[in-house]
Amino acid sequence: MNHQFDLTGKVALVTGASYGIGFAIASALAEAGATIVFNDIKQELVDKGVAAYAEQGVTVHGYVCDVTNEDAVNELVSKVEAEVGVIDVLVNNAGIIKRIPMVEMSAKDFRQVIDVDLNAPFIVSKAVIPSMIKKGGGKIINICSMMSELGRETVSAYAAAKGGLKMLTKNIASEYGQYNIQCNGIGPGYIATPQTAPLREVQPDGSKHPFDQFILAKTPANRWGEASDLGGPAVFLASAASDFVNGHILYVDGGILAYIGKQP
Ligand code: NAP
Ligand code: GCO
Repeated sequence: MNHQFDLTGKVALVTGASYGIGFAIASALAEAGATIVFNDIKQELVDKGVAAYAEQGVTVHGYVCDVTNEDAVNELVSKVEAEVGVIDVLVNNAGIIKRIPMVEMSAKDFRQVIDVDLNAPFIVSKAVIPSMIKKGGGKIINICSMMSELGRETVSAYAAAKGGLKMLTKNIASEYGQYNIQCNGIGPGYIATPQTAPLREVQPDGSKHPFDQFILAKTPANRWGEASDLGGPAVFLASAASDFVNGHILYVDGGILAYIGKQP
């Protein structure tokens, strides 16, 4: 059974993986045998990421690339194919959030979130699929969200993007499944990373942030997720173990979507 989860000989590109969820997923894919390629917007962050992976004994290939820039993405994919190999596994992880009440949000801010969280997964997937087809197949994993299913105040752009990413996942699965490409999503719950740090800030009186308390009451596991909780699900969706799983969003949320919430 273990061989089904073996990624030896596979090249995996994880976008935005200098730290956070992308770093954890890339580390898990490396542990399963994959050769890791990652990008970030700034060389400084790429260098920090390479050092962080090395501290874990993982040698990676780091590149500077803004995933919203189609020319830069196409150049990245060509470079990776020449220097490392054809990309077998793509994890569209890079993402941003802007927490602003919708009527106060500028169209520019809304567009920027859509650009990174939805347009970029389209751009990067479009860039890697032709070589996957030539190679006989591949895996695409889109990092979705609770907001692929639920809304909440101040995250209209993010929810619209992540809802769209769920449907882009299903459409790539529908269009390219015939070429042995499986496209699935991972929907993390609330994970302790820099992106959610503002929601977990300890209050001046030393108490937990109200949102922190809210999420604990909404999560049967009664804890925030750790980025490492996503590693196993990512290895599953990147490996032969999921060759007949396509168009599925795997929610790794401690049970949030199944639960009405603890009575106050
Ligand atoms: P994070 O800590 O903010 O990390 C996001 C990463 O994406 C950073 O490395 C960032 O690089 C990179 N990035 C942003 N814009 C980019 C661009 N245009 N081109 C290339 N890289 C870019 O976020 P996270 O919590 O690890 O989240 C990672 C993914 O999981 C995101 O898609 C997020 O929406 C999703 N997610 C997070 C949670 C959660 O609770 N944390 C839950 C569900 C889903 P820079 O530092 O250079 O900006
Ligand atoms: C927020 C959080 C969430 C998480 C994640 C939940 O402000 O509600 O940032 O959006 O990032 O997407 O799955």
